Amino acid sequence: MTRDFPENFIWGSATASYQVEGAAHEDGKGPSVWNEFEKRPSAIIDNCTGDVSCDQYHQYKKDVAIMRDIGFDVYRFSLAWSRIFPEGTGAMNPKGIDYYKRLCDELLANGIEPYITFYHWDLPQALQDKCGGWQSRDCAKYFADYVEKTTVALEGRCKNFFTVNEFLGCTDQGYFNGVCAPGIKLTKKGRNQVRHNMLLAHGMGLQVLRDVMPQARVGIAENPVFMTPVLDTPEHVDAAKRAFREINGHFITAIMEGGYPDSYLEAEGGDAPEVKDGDFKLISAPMDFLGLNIYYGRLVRFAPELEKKYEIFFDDAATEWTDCNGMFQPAAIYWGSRIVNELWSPKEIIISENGTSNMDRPAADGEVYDVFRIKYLRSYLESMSRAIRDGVPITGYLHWSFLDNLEWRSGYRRRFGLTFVNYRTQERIPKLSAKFFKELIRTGRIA
Ligand code: GBH
Repeated sequence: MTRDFPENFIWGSATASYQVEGAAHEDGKGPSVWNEFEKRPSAIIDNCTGDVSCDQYHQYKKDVAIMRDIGFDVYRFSLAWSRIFPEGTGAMNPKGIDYYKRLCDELLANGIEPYITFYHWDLPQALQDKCGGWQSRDCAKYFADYVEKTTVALEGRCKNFFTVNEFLGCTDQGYFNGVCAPGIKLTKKGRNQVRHNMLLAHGMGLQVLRDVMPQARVGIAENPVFMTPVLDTPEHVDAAKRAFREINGHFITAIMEGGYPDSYLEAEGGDAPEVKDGDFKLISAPMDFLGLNIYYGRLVRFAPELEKKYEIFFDDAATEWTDCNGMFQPAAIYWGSRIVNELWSPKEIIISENGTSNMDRPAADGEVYDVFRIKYLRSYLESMSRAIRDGVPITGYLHWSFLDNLEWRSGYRRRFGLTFVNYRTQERIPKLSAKFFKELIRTGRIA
Protein backbone atom coordinates (compact mmCIF):
# COMPACT_ATOMS: atom_id res chain seq x y z
CA MET A 1 0.00 0.00 0.00
CA THR A 2 1.27 3.47 -0.75
CA ARG A 3 1.62 5.96 2.01
CA ASP A 4 -0.35 9.20 2.08
CA PHE A 5 2.36 10.93 4.10
CA PRO A 6 6.16 10.59 4.10
CA GLU A 7 8.04 8.59 6.75
CA ASN A 8 9.55 11.69 8.31
CA PHE A 9 6.26 13.61 8.56
CA ILE A 10 5.79 15.06 12.06
CA TRP A 11 2.64 14.08 13.96
CA GLY A 12 1.45 15.41 17.25
CA SER A 13 -1.06 17.56 19.05
CA ALA A 14 -1.36 20.88 20.78
CA THR A 15 -2.70 22.43 23.98
CA ALA A 16 -2.31 25.73 25.84
CA SER A 17 -1.42 26.44 29.47
CA TYR A 18 -4.63 28.12 30.62
CA GLN A 19 -6.71 25.47 28.92
CA VAL A 20 -5.09 22.39 30.46
CA GLU A 21 -2.75 23.06 33.37
CA GLY A 22 -4.95 23.97 36.32
CA ALA A 23 -2.83 24.67 39.43
CA ALA A 24 -3.66 28.28 38.73
CA HIS A 25 -2.46 29.61 42.06
CA GLU A 26 0.02 26.95 43.09
CA ASP A 27 3.76 26.89 43.67
CA GLY A 28 4.14 30.61 43.35
CA LYS A 29 2.34 31.10 40.04
CA GLY A 30 1.10 34.65 39.58
CA PRO A 31 -2.38 35.30 38.15
CA SER A 32 -2.78 35.74 34.41
CA VAL A 33 -5.30 38.03 32.77
CA TRP A 34 -7.50 34.97 32.23
CA ASN A 35 -7.46 34.14 35.96
CA GLU A 36 -8.76 37.67 36.52
CA PHE A 37 -11.18 37.81 33.57
CA GLU A 38 -12.89 34.53 34.50
CA LYS A 39 -14.13 36.16 37.72
CA ARG A 40 -16.47 38.43 35.76
CA PRO A 41 -19.99 37.05 35.86
CA SER A 42 -20.80 35.22 32.61
CA ALA A 43 -17.44 36.01 31.05
CA ILE A 44 -17.13 32.24 30.63
CA ILE A 45 -20.10 29.93 30.09
CA ASP A 46 -21.22 28.31 33.36
CA ASN A 47 -18.84 30.70 35.19
CA CYS A 48 -16.21 27.99 35.16
CA THR A 49 -12.54 28.71 35.80
CA GLY A 50 -9.11 27.41 34.91
CA ASP A 51 -8.26 26.65 38.54
CA VAL A 52 -8.24 22.88 38.00
CA SER A 53 -9.10 22.25 34.35
CA CYS A 54 -7.40 18.99 33.20
CA ASP A 55 -4.87 19.35 36.00
CA GLN A 56 -2.03 18.62 33.60
CA TYR A 57 0.27 20.30 36.13
CA HIS A 58 -0.11 17.18 38.25
CA GLN A 59 -1.26 14.65 35.66
CA TYR A 60 1.46 15.20 33.06
CA LYS A 61 3.05 11.77 33.41
CA LYS A 62 -0.27 10.08 32.77
CA ASP A 63 -0.79 12.35 29.75
CA VAL A 64 2.65 11.72 28.29
CA ALA A 65 2.08 7.97 28.61
CA ILE A 66 -1.06 8.31 26.46
CA MET A 67 0.83 10.44 23.92
CA ARG A 68 3.52 7.80 23.72
CA ASP A 69 0.94 5.11 23.14
CA ILE A 70 -0.63 7.09 20.29
CA GLY A 71 2.85 7.57 18.88
CA PHE A 72 3.21 11.35 18.80
CA ASP A 73 6.49 12.74 17.52
CA VAL A 74 5.73 16.10 19.07
CA TYR A 75 3.69 17.74 21.82
CA ARG A 76 3.01 21.43 21.40
CA PHE A 77 2.12 23.21 24.65
CA SER A 78 2.33 26.78 25.86
CA LEU A 79 4.08 28.18 28.89
CA ALA A 80 2.17 30.15 31.49
CA TRP A 81 4.36 33.25 31.57
CA SER A 82 3.13 34.10 35.09
CA ARG A 83 4.09 30.65 36.37
CA ILE A 84 7.71 31.42 35.48
CA PHE A 85 7.61 35.16 36.15
CA PRO A 86 4.76 35.80 38.61
CA GLU A 87 5.20 39.56 38.12
CA GLY A 88 5.74 39.22 34.38
CA THR A 89 9.22 40.62 34.80
CA GLY A 90 11.83 40.52 37.54
CA ALA A 91 12.50 37.41 39.57
CA MET A 92 12.01 33.95 38.12
CA ASN A 93 9.91 31.49 40.12
CA PRO A 94 12.07 28.34 40.45
CA LYS A 95 9.09 26.05 41.01
CA GLY A 96 7.42 27.37 37.88
CA ILE A 97 10.33 26.75 35.55
CA ASP A 98 10.89 23.37 37.23
CA TYR A 99 7.48 22.22 36.12
CA TYR A 100 8.34 22.86 32.49
CA LYS A 101 11.70 21.15 32.89
CA ARG A 102 9.96 18.09 34.31
CA LEU A 103 7.39 18.12 31.50
CA CYS A 104 10.11 18.39 28.83
CA ASP A 105 12.14 15.64 30.48
CA GLU A 106 9.14 13.34 30.63
CA LEU A 107 8.37 13.97 26.96
CA LEU A 108 11.98 13.44 25.89
CA ALA A 109 12.24 10.25 27.94
CA ASN A 110 9.25 8.98 25.96
CA GLY A 111 10.64 9.97 22.58
CA ILE A 112 8.43 13.03 22.13
CA GLU A 113 9.86 16.43 21.12
CA PRO A 114 8.53 19.39 23.11
CA TYR A 115 7.35 22.29 20.91
CA ILE A 116 6.86 25.33 23.10
CA THR A 117 4.51 28.25 22.50
CA PHE A 118 5.66 31.27 24.49
CA TYR A 119 2.44 33.20 24.30
CA HIS A 120 -1.01 31.67 24.10
CA TRP A 121 -2.96 34.63 25.52
CA ASP A 122 -2.36 34.30 29.27
CA LEU A 123 -0.49 37.52 29.93
CA PRO A 124 0.63 38.00 33.55
CA GLN A 125 -2.00 40.17 35.24
CA ALA A 126 0.87 42.09 36.86
CA LEU A 127 1.86 43.43 33.43
CA GLN A 128 -1.70 44.38 32.63
CA ASP A 129 -1.69 46.40 35.85
CA LYS A 130 1.79 47.81 35.39
CA CYS A 131 1.67 49.09 31.81
CA GLY A 132 -1.73 48.22 30.35
CA GLY A 133 -0.39 44.97 28.92
CA TRP A 134 -0.13 45.00 25.13
CA GLN A 135 -1.26 48.61 25.01
CA SER A 136 2.35 49.42 25.82
CA ARG A 137 5.42 48.80 23.66
CA ASP A 138 7.19 47.93 26.91
CA CYS A 139 5.22 44.69 26.99
CA ALA A 140 7.16 43.50 23.93
CA LYS A 141 10.40 44.11 25.82
CA TYR A 142 9.13 42.20 28.84
CA PHE A 143 8.13 39.39 26.49
CA ALA A 144 11.59 39.23 24.91
CA ASP A 145 13.12 39.15 28.35
CA TYR A 146 10.86 36.29 29.43
CA VAL A 147 11.68 34.38 26.22
CA GLU A 148 15.39 34.86 26.71
CA LYS A 149 15.58 33.87 30.38
CA THR A 150 13.21 30.95 29.98
CA THR A 151 15.07 29.54 26.98
CA VAL A 152 18.36 29.72 28.85
CA ALA A 153 16.79 28.10 31.93
CA LEU A 154 15.44 25.19 29.87
CA GLU A 155 19.03 24.27 29.01
CA GLY A 156 18.38 22.91 25.55
CA ARG A 157 15.49 20.63 26.49
CA CYS A 158 13.35 22.25 23.79
CA LYS A 159 14.54 23.22 20.29
CA ASN A 160 11.33 24.24 18.54
CA PHE A 161 9.45 27.36 19.51
CA PHE A 162 6.36 29.28 18.53
CA THR A 163 6.64 32.88 19.72
CA VAL A 164 2.95 33.80 19.58
CA ASN A 165 -0.26 31.86 19.04
CA GLU A 166 -2.96 33.60 16.99
CA PHE A 167 -2.53 37.35 17.30
CA LEU A 168 -6.23 38.16 16.94
CA GLY A 169 -7.34 36.05 19.91
CA CYS A 170 -5.43 38.40 22.15
CA THR A 171 -5.42 41.75 20.35
CA ASP A 172 -8.94 42.20 19.00
CA GLN A 173 -10.79 39.84 21.30
CA GLY A 174 -8.94 41.00 24.40
CA TYR A 175 -8.60 44.72 23.78
CA PHE A 176 -11.27 45.67 21.24
CA ASN A 177 -14.34 43.42 21.41
CA GLY A 178 -13.53 42.71 25.02
CA VAL A 179 -14.89 39.15 24.82
CA CYS A 180 -11.60 37.65 25.98
CA ALA A 181 -9.10 38.64 28.66
CA PRO A 182 -8.30 41.30 29.64
CA GLY A 183 -11.78 42.31 28.43
CA ILE A 184 -11.02 45.86 27.37
CA LYS A 185 -12.75 47.87 24.64
CA LEU A 186 -10.28 50.24 23.05
CA THR A 187 -10.79 52.51 20.07
CA LYS A 188 -9.60 51.34 16.66
CA LYS A 189 -6.45 53.36 17.11
CA GLY A 190 -5.77 51.68 20.45
CA ARG A 191 -6.49 48.27 18.98
CA ASN A 192 -4.17 48.84 16.06
CA GLN A 193 -1.37 49.76 18.43
CA VAL A 194 -2.01 46.60 20.46
CA ARG A 195 -1.79 44.63 17.22
CA HIS A 196 1.50 46.29 16.37
CA ASN A 197 2.95 45.78 19.84
CA MET A 198 2.18 42.07 19.61
CA LEU A 199 3.89 41.83 16.23
CA LEU A 200 6.84 43.55 17.81
CA ALA A 201 6.80 41.03 20.65
CA HIS A 202 7.07 38.26 18.08
CA GLY A 203 9.97 40.05 16.36
CA MET A 204 11.85 40.76 19.56
CA GLY A 205 11.23 37.24 20.84
CA LEU A 206 12.55 35.78 17.58
CA GLN A 207 15.67 37.88 17.81
CA VAL A 208 16.54 36.89 21.38
CA LEU A 209 16.00 33.24 20.49
CA ARG A 210 18.47 33.62 17.62
CA ASP A 211 20.91 35.19 20.05
CA VAL A 212 20.70 32.75 22.93
CA MET A 213 20.07 29.55 20.99
CA PRO A 214 21.35 29.63 17.40
CA GLN A 215 20.20 26.06 16.76
CA ALA A 216 16.59 26.80 17.80
CA ARG A 217 13.84 26.50 15.20
CA VAL A 218 11.34 29.32 15.50
CA GLY A 219 7.99 30.25 14.00
CA ILE A 220 4.52 31.53 14.84
CA ALA A 221 1.19 29.72 15.06
CA GLU A 222 -1.25 31.98 13.28
CA ASN A 223 -4.80 31.57 12.10
CA PRO A 224 -5.38 34.12 9.41
CA VAL A 225 -8.77 34.29 7.72
CA PHE A 226 -8.33 31.60 5.06
CA MET A 227 -9.83 31.87 1.61
CA THR A 228 -11.14 29.19 -0.72
CA PRO A 229 -11.80 30.21 -4.33
CA VAL A 230 -15.27 29.28 -5.54
CA LEU A 231 -13.64 27.56 -8.54
CA ASP A 232 -10.13 26.40 -9.28
CA THR A 233 -9.70 28.79 -12.20
CA PRO A 234 -6.95 31.42 -12.48
CA GLU A 235 -9.20 34.44 -11.94
CA HIS A 236 -10.93 33.01 -8.84
CA VAL A 237 -7.66 31.73 -7.36
CA ASP A 238 -6.11 35.13 -7.94
CA ALA A 239 -9.11 36.80 -6.28
CA ALA A 240 -8.75 34.48 -3.27
CA LYS A 241 -5.05 35.32 -2.98
CA ARG A 242 -5.67 39.06 -3.11
CA ALA A 243 -8.49 38.78 -0.59
CA PHE A 244 -6.32 36.69 1.73
CA ARG A 245 -3.40 39.09 1.57
CA GLU A 246 -5.54 42.15 2.23
CA ILE A 247 -7.85 40.87 4.92
CA ASN A 248 -4.85 39.61 6.89
CA GLY A 249 -2.82 42.76 6.25
CA HIS A 250 -2.27 43.58 9.91
CA PHE A 251 -0.78 40.22 10.91
CA ILE A 252 0.50 37.52 8.58
CA THR A 253 0.94 39.77 5.54
CA ALA A 254 2.83 42.34 7.64
CA ILE A 255 5.12 39.63 9.00
CA MET A 256 5.78 37.93 5.67
CA GLU A 257 6.20 41.15 3.68
CA GLY A 258 7.91 43.35 6.27
CA GLY A 259 5.30 46.07 6.43
CA TYR A 260 1.61 46.83 6.46
CA PRO A 261 0.05 46.63 3.01
CA ASP A 262 -1.33 49.87 1.56
CA SER A 263 -4.87 48.52 1.77
CA TYR A 264 -4.58 48.29 5.58
CA LEU A 265 -2.98 51.68 6.01
CA GLU A 266 -5.54 53.32 3.74
CA ALA A 267 -8.46 51.66 5.50
CA GLU A 268 -7.20 52.67 8.95
CA GLY A 269 -6.14 56.20 7.95
CA GLY A 270 -5.47 58.25 11.09
CA ASP A 271 -5.98 55.15 13.23
CA ALA A 272 -2.88 53.45 11.79
CA PRO A 273 -0.43 52.33 14.47
CA GLU A 274 2.77 54.11 15.32
CA VAL A 275 5.66 52.17 13.85
CA LYS A 276 9.24 52.92 14.86
CA ASP A 277 12.34 52.57 12.72
CA GLY A 278 13.60 49.03 12.82
CA ASP A 279 10.30 47.47 13.98
CA PHE A 280 9.68 45.66 10.74
CA LYS A 281 13.23 44.46 10.44
CA LEU A 282 12.58 42.47 13.61
CA ILE A 283 8.99 41.52 12.77
CA SER A 284 9.83 40.16 9.33
CA ALA A 285 13.08 38.38 10.21
CA PRO A 286 13.11 34.92 8.58
CA MET A 287 11.42 32.11 10.47
CA ASP A 288 12.26 28.41 10.27
CA PHE A 289 8.66 27.40 9.80
CA LEU A 290 5.26 28.99 9.54
CA GLY A 291 2.62 27.44 11.79
CA LEU A 292 -0.93 27.67 10.48
CA ASN A 293 -3.93 26.93 12.68
CA ILE A 294 -6.52 25.93 10.10
CA TYR A 295 -10.14 25.25 10.99
CA TYR A 296 -12.16 26.86 8.23
CA GLY A 297 -12.12 29.56 5.60
CA ARG A 298 -14.26 31.84 3.50
CA LEU A 299 -15.34 31.44 -0.09
CA VAL A 300 -14.17 34.05 -2.54
CA ARG A 301 -15.11 34.83 -6.12
CA PHE A 302 -13.59 37.06 -8.76
CA ALA A 303 -15.97 40.03 -8.97
CA PRO A 304 -15.07 42.32 -11.89
CA GLU A 305 -17.95 44.66 -11.01
CA LEU A 306 -16.59 45.54 -7.55
CA GLU A 307 -13.82 48.00 -6.76
CA LYS A 308 -11.65 45.36 -5.08
CA LYS A 309 -12.47 42.90 -7.86
CA TYR A 310 -13.31 40.16 -5.37
CA GLU A 311 -16.21 39.22 -3.15
CA ILE A 312 -15.93 37.26 0.08
CA PHE A 313 -18.95 35.19 1.03
CA PHE A 314 -19.71 35.60 4.71
CA ASP A 315 -23.04 33.81 4.75
CA ASP A 316 -21.54 30.37 5.34
CA ALA A 317 -24.14 28.86 3.06
CA ALA A 318 -21.55 26.34 1.86
CA THR A 319 -20.69 25.15 5.36
CA GLU A 320 -21.71 22.01 7.17
CA TRP A 321 -22.08 22.49 10.95
CA THR A 322 -20.99 20.33 13.85
CA ASP A 323 -23.10 19.74 16.94
CA CYS A 324 -21.10 22.47 18.71
CA ASN A 325 -21.72 25.08 16.03
CA GLY A 326 -18.34 24.39 14.51
CA MET A 327 -17.60 24.44 10.79
CA PHE A 328 -16.74 21.47 8.63
CA GLN A 329 -14.77 22.76 5.64
CA PRO A 330 -11.99 20.37 4.67
CA ALA A 331 -11.04 22.42 1.60
CA ALA A 332 -9.74 25.15 3.94
CA ILE A 333 -6.60 23.16 4.68
CA TYR A 334 -5.72 22.67 1.00
CA TRP A 335 -6.49 26.20 -0.12
CA GLY A 336 -5.23 27.83 3.07
CA SER A 337 -1.79 26.28 2.83
CA ARG A 338 -1.58 26.53 -0.96
CA ILE A 339 -2.38 30.25 -1.02
CA VAL A 340 0.14 31.00 1.72
CA ASN A 341 2.73 29.03 -0.23
CA GLU A 342 1.99 30.77 -3.51
CA LEU A 343 2.13 34.20 -1.89
CA TRP A 344 5.26 33.85 0.22
CA SER A 345 6.93 30.43 -0.26
CA PRO A 346 7.75 29.84 3.41
CA LYS A 347 10.53 27.30 3.96
CA GLU A 348 8.27 25.00 5.87
CA ILE A 349 4.63 24.97 6.92
CA ILE A 350 3.41 23.15 10.02
CA ILE A 351 -0.31 22.75 10.54
CA SER A 352 0.00 23.86 14.16
CA GLU A 353 -3.71 23.35 14.93
CA ASN A 354 -6.71 21.70 13.35
CA GLY A 355 -9.59 19.93 15.04
CA THR A 356 -13.23 19.94 16.00
CA SER A 357 -15.38 20.00 19.10
CA ASN A 358 -18.27 17.75 19.93
CA MET A 359 -20.45 16.72 22.86
CA ASP A 360 -18.51 13.48 23.26
CA ARG A 361 -19.62 11.19 26.09
CA PRO A 362 -18.57 7.66 27.05
CA ALA A 363 -20.91 4.94 25.76
CA ALA A 364 -22.28 2.15 27.96
CA ASP A 365 -19.11 0.12 27.44
CA GLY A 366 -16.96 3.04 28.61
CA GLU A 367 -15.51 3.84 25.17
CA VAL A 368 -15.93 7.21 23.48
CA TYR A 369 -17.06 6.72 19.88
CA ASP A 370 -16.34 10.12 18.39
CA VAL A 371 -17.10 9.10 14.85
CA PHE A 372 -17.61 12.69 13.79
CA ARG A 373 -13.99 13.50 14.66
CA ILE A 374 -12.89 10.56 12.51
CA LYS A 375 -14.92 11.86 9.60
CA TYR A 376 -13.38 15.27 10.19
CA LEU A 377 -9.85 13.89 10.32
CA ARG A 378 -10.30 11.79 7.19
CA SER A 379 -11.55 14.73 5.21
CA TYR A 380 -9.08 17.35 6.44
CA LEU A 381 -6.14 14.97 6.11
CA GLU A 382 -7.12 14.12 2.52
CA SER A 383 -7.13 17.83 1.88
CA MET A 384 -3.70 18.20 3.51
CA SER A 385 -2.33 15.26 1.53
CA ARG A 386 -3.53 16.92 -1.68
CA ALA A 387 -1.65 20.09 -0.74
CA ILE A 388 1.53 18.10 -0.15
CA ARG A 389 1.13 16.34 -3.52
CA ASP A 390 0.81 19.77 -5.12
CA GLY A 391 4.14 20.80 -3.62
CA VAL A 392 3.09 22.75 -0.53
CA PRO A 393 5.93 22.17 1.98
CA ILE A 394 3.83 20.91 4.90
CA THR A 395 6.10 18.98 7.26
CA GLY A 396 3.90 18.38 10.27
CA TYR A 397 0.35 18.23 11.62
CA LEU A 398 -0.58 18.97 15.23
CA HIS A 399 -4.13 18.11 16.18
CA TRP A 400 -6.14 20.45 18.37
CA SER A 401 -6.34 19.01 20.86
CA PHE A 402 -4.67 16.20 22.74
CA LEU A 403 -7.40 16.17 25.34
CA ASP A 404 -10.69 17.91 26.13
CA ASN A 405 -9.99 21.20 27.83
CA LEU A 406 -11.15 24.68 28.77
CA GLU A 407 -12.32 26.22 25.50
CA TRP A 408 -11.86 29.82 26.66
CA ARG A 409 -15.24 31.56 27.05
CA SER A 410 -17.06 28.43 25.80
CA GLY A 411 -15.97 26.70 28.98
CA TYR A 412 -15.80 22.92 29.29
CA ARG A 413 -18.81 22.11 27.14
CA ARG A 414 -17.01 21.92 23.82
CA ARG A 415 -14.78 18.88 23.76
CA PHE A 416 -11.89 19.14 21.29
CA GLY A 417 -9.77 16.21 22.48
CA LEU A 418 -8.54 12.96 21.02
CA THR A 419 -8.69 12.00 24.68
CA PHE A 420 -11.81 12.34 26.83
CA VAL A 421 -11.41 13.99 30.23
CA ASN A 422 -13.70 13.28 33.16
CA TYR A 423 -13.34 16.61 34.98
CA ARG A 424 -14.59 15.17 38.27
CA THR A 425 -12.11 12.33 38.52
CA GLN A 426 -9.42 13.48 36.06
CA GLU A 427 -9.75 10.10 34.38
CA ARG A 428 -8.59 10.06 30.74
CA ILE A 429 -10.18 7.91 28.04
CA PRO A 430 -8.49 7.92 24.62
CA LYS A 431 -11.38 8.26 22.17
CA LEU A 432 -11.86 6.23 19.00
CA SER A 433 -10.16 9.11 17.17
CA ALA A 434 -7.02 8.55 19.25
CA LYS A 435 -6.96 5.02 17.85
CA PHE A 436 -7.49 6.39 14.35
CA PHE A 437 -4.58 8.77 14.92
CA LYS A 438 -2.40 5.95 16.18
CA GLU A 439 -3.02 3.95 13.00
CA LEU A 440 -2.39 7.03 10.89
CA ILE A 441 1.00 7.54 12.52
CA ARG A 442 1.88 3.85 12.33
CA THR A 443 1.03 3.42 8.65
CA GLY A 444 1.33 6.93 7.19
CA ARG A 445 -2.07 6.30 5.66
CA ILE A 446 -5.52 7.80 6.13
CA ALA A 447 -7.59 4.85 7.26
C1 GBH B 1 -7.60 28.18 18.48
O1 GBH B 1 -8.03 29.38 17.94
C2 GBH B 1 -6.85 28.42 19.75
O2 GBH B 1 -5.49 28.61 19.48
C3 GBH B 1 -7.07 27.38 20.77
O3 GBH B 1 -6.63 27.84 22.00
C4 GBH B 1 -8.54 26.98 20.77
O4 GBH B 1 -8.84 26.14 21.83
C5 GBH B 1 -8.83 26.34 19.44
O5 GBH B 1 -8.62 27.26 18.43
C6 GBH B 1 -10.25 25.84 19.29
O6 GBH B 1 -11.16 26.89 19.22
O7 GBH B 1 -15.68 24.35 15.87
O8 GBH B 1 -14.40 23.69 13.96
O9 GBH B 1 -15.68 25.72 13.85
C7 GBH B 1 -9.13 30.07 18.39
C8 GBH B 1 -10.04 30.37 17.27
C9 GBH B 1 -12.27 29.80 17.35
C10 GBH B 1 -10.76 28.53 16.02
C11 GBH B 1 -13.25 28.67 17.32
C12 GBH B 1 -11.70 27.40 16.01
C13 GBH B 1 -13.98 26.78 16.21
C14 GBH B 1 -13.57 25.67 15.31
N1 GBH B 1 -10.95 29.29 17.22
N2 GBH B 1 -13.06 27.87 16.14
S1 GBH B 1 -14.92 24.82 14.71
